[in-house]
Amino acid sequence: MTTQLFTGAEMVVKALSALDVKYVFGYPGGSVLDIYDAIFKQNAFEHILVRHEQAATHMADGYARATGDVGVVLATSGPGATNCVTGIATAYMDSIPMVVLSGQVATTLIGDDAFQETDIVGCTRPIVKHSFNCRNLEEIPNIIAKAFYIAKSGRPGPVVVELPKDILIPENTGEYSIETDVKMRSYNPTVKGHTKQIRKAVKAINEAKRLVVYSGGGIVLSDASELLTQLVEKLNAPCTNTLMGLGGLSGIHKNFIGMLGMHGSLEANKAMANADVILALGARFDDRVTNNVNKFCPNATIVHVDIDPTSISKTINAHIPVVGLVDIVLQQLLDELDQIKFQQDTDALSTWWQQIDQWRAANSFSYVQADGKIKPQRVIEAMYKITKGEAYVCSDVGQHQMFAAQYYPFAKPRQWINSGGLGTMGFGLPAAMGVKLAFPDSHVICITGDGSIQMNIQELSTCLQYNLPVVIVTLNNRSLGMVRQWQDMVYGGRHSSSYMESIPDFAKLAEAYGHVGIEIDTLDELEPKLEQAFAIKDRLVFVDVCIDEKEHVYPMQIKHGSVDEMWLTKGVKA
Ligand SMILES: Cc1ncc(C[n+]2csc(CCOP(=O)(O)OP(=O)(O)O)c2C)c(N)n1
Repeated sequence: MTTQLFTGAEMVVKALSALDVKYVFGYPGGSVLDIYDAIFKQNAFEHILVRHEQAATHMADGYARATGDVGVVLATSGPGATNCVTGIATAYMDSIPMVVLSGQVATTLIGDDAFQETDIVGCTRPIVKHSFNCRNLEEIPNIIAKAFYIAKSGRPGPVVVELPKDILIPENTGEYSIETDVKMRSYNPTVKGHTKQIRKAVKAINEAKRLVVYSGGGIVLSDASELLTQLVEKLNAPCTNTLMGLGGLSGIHKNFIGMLGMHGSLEANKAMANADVILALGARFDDRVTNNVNKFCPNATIVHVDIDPTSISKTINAHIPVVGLVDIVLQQLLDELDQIKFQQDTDALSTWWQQIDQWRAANSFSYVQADGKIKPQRVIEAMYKITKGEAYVCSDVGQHQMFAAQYYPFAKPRQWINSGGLGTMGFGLPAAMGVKLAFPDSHVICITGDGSIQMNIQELSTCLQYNLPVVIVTLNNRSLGMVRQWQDMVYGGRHSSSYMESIPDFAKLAEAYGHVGIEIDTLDELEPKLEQAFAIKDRLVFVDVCIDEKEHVYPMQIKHGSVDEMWLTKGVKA
């Protein structure tokens, strides 16, 4: 019997199908043409041809965030690969599982400044979880399997695999074998919390008089939402979610006290500042949460649960560190609470809730819809109503992102998709496309700004090719609103390069791309026209809403202050 031989390109395709990949987001070029030829001959997965490689990375990222599966990108060497850098960094900062397959010049040319040669592994070294230089075609399948395993396990993240041209070409063949059940001696993340630490954590929780659960993106990524809800209900504790953790505990749960941090609710930030025990779950004490680290929650005992030991005590010292997967640790905490027959200190708890309700009564998200101009907050509220809170909401970066986070309560994890860590403008539309591919029957919204949308607007063409009827809503303030807000607040109102002139007519532009364009200029047409937009199920609708350009996002932490020092509105401190 003769052994069947395959080219490296065929091995790439076979490995991806063995790993159950459904979509590959990419763009062809010289070094990967053999892979594209192999893709042409298969039907296990679909290749989505983007218009810019950055968008491919965000699409793969959006797909990964919504499904929990690894997002896959394919790019050619040189400019194709470097165009992926922003998307790789975006995924890295938010711990998103992604595998980027990058072409490379032939091994014989590496180092010669060959045509379209870039050391992509070197370029991306600080922004990947891991990377592989493939040099031998027979190692391709297992390297790809390892890349998937590393991307998804432990603290997830992007992995780059570099594939030189000469190991892909038809002239070179070899035997294919793949081990999809990957085990690596050198990489074994600790998944279970240390029993002693679990006991210490439960003791602190048990003795707490003013406990706050501070839950982050880790809860969403490890599908630990149900266990988090069980714990919060068992303790009847107030729970705040980070920007990345929204939906981890439902935004309409009675124990939810809002998002915390720079544009968080007053009650969330006050509760943190006054807590005696903070239970941080899959959150990383990001500077957009802590404000001045030297003033951060001085009286609290901090229990920090995280899969990544390097995250613990990185910015804020943890008194009780617990390394492990947050879903497993949550189960351990629940079991230990049962074990010690946890009894609520009802007096302390009710005093604590009374205090929180007082902060809540300040209604820090209130806004005034006075004159005829449309307030951005009102647009988000209207969309929440029309979509019954069930849409996937993807956002770009800026004021619109914060308004979406504040005014669309997310009932479920993975419903809110945004670039939190890197804050990448241009993320929203391609991410929404990745989500729509995964969930074609759901409403998928891209909430964006007139600045952000122009960073990847070319993908409107991809949307038409693959029939991706997302609803794009631009909170159009004719400016880089978040920049303008900082210039108003910190730079004496000097609007240096934050107003954009010659913004295109987005509705007409969308029509030129073959989609439906709707413009909303007045408050009375807001709801009817949004309803009309969401009623169109089979075509992409671009809704351009002309909003009050002077609006700021509030509340807002005061620079260099403690976590709860906030502006409630212009000139009014909490
Ligand atoms: C790629 C990139 N460049 C620059 C920035 C800095 N930045 C943050 S928000 C913002 C303004 C965003 O404007 P727009 O998309 O119109 O949204 P708005 O704030 O007006 O809602 C800028 C320039 C960024 N986050 N990403």
